[in-house]
Amino acid sequence: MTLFTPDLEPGDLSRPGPDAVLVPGWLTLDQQERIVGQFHQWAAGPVPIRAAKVRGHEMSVRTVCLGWHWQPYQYTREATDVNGARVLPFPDWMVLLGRRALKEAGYTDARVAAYTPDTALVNFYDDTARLGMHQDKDERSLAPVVSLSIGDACTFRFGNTENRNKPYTDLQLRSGDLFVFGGASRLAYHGVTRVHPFTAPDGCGLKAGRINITMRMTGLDG
Ligand code: MD6
Ligand code: FE
Repeated sequence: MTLFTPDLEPGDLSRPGPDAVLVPGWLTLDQQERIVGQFHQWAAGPVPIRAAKVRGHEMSVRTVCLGWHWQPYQYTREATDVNGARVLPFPDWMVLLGRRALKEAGYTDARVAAYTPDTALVNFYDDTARLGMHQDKDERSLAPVVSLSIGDACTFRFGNTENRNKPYTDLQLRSGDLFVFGGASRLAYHGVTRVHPFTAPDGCGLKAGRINITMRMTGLDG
């Protein structure tokens, strides 16, 4: 049976899996709006936002990256699958935001201080976009992934580490929510089964669609 989480108040944590922590309403509307402003700049280039191709098929989600450019199964500094341009640097403010996110999720000070994310995948979903069940395993590091959602809510399917199938839990990720995926959940399968149009709150900076930012440590150097 698919489980649905009850509606949570801002500030209530939920732990859908071991070392997986959902913090509803973590970003203020003001912060969300500022990040959306940044998103429009990132999307313009030097590597424009694009639908990555997975085994020849374009994803319905469009992605722009910071720090390292992700293309299916690898990270590179130049977007060799787009226009060859170098990816934008990873912003310092996002490193600090990532550390604050881990602190909020209950990580120890030592693990917070050791967290230096060096890539962010910034995804844009229109109301028809989906993301199939996958593991995030293109990184060499198993440091946690910090996920931020802005705009329309989505149904996020959080699964198990064995396969794409049940058991899984369907969660709502809403504008401003923080989700931290670490430890025993780091390699859990997960995906976005649908986006819920007209659910973006006034003032978040996005009228329609959903932005998701996932910051990670690649474990790569150079
Ligand atoms: C999304 N997120 O929320 C897609 N991956 O749109 C992911 O694929 C994801 O949210 C790893 C950890 C957290 C995530
Ligand atoms: Fe993922």
